[in-house]
Amino acid sequence: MTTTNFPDGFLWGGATAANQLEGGYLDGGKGLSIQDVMPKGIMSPPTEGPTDDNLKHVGIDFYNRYAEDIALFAEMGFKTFRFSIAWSRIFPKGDELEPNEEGLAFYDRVLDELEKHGIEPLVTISHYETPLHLAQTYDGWVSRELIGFYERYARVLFTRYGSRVKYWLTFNEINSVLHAPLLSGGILTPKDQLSEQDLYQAIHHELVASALATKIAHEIAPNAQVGCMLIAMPVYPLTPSPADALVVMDVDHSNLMFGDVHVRGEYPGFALRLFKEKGINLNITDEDREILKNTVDFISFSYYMSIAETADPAAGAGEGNIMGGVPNPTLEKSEWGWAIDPVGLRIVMNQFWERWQKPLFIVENGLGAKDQLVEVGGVKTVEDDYRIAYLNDHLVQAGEAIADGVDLLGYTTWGCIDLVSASTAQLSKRYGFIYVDRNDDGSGTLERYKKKSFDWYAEVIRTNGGSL
Ligand code: BGP
Repeated sequence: MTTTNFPDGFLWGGATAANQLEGGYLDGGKGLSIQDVMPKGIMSPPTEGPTDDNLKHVGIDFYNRYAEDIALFAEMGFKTFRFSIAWSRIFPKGDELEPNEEGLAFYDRVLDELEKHGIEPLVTISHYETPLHLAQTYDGWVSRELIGFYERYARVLFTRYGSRVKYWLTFNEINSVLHAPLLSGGILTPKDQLSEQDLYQAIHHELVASALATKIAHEIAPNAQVGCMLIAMPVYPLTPSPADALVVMDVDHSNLMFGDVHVRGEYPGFALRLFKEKGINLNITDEDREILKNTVDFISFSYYMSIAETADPAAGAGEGNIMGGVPNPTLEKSEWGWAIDPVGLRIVMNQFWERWQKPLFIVENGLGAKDQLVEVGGVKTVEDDYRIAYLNDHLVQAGEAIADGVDLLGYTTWGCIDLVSASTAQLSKRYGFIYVDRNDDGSGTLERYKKKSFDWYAEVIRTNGGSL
């Protein structure tokens, strides 16, 4: 008899994003998205147009292999599967009046497969995949017009899939826009040329669009549960000095603002102070204020690492992630410099729960690693004990947070099947329980192989966390 902190009906599963696994980047009438001009990942400037070296153009060919992949997820016992709908499959340019039926039909087929296996869909409406035309013509969310285009897109999704999809996320990692404006903001103006006025106006437009989508979802599909999606990253002071603690408070505020608006329906005082001090004059209409009152049903977030911060300018460089921070000498790091901190997950879950009192959903967590395909007893596999250890330690801490009283709806590991990395745009940074034979140079058979973690996760799900 095993004990478990995880409640009955807990939604175990995995998470993906269209641009990182589908491929078929021009199939079925799809238009280009910003990812189609980001062959080198999120740290490099976009190219003029699509280039041959963009691994996302084929991805892992989920566009053609979704049935086989979903069957593998079902074999692990997934209760839920998070995927994004590629905006440019539905509205190839983003500002058309009518949706592309072929794109809609593709997601019907994906939903058919999930239904067949009793897997609950968890859909991200916009996951770093703004149609390129909207980025080029409007500079993305800097333009208020994006609210209307997103509204039209979201309305089409709720109308078409509302009876089949209960859980929706409006924008992937919406607070990432602060650090990488192109990602969730679809803003092509380089960060160092983007004024804070334009950046915060774009953020405001996204927040209004998110609230508007929440409103429309509830009208069209009364059972819909809509969540925002944040990068969760506990921030520790490098030293016990008040000066460091104050920097931590400011960094925390800059991220928590996104959750505050989504939960409370208005900007918190510290944000208003920030705007004033920076001379930012946001155009917020009365209608915007009304719309923002449509608050979310739950808070979802990604969790990979914590960061440390200090007021000391001599403290050294960040840790290889878009959120910055300084190296934390107490923590081990992944091969990509991301600090490994399972306890931080418990801390951030408590922080979010105490602050917002809304159910939480961990929709991304995992370890990116360079896996080796080996043969064991004539079967090809990956002995990924490091991944099992990472996930196990984090899930134990999620269980601790539940014991602390946190309401947690579910947990989806990032990249449950290997896919193209967002930051590096390569395949060698792998997260999956399923190995995909595709390499950074584009070679490979695209065959799927179960890693050791595949059986481990199946057992975690079967025992509802009792085997951890
Ligand atoms: C998050 C994104 C995902 C995903 C993940 C892992 O920020 O929402 O799209 O890629 O990070 O990051 P990476 O692929 O860079 O290792």
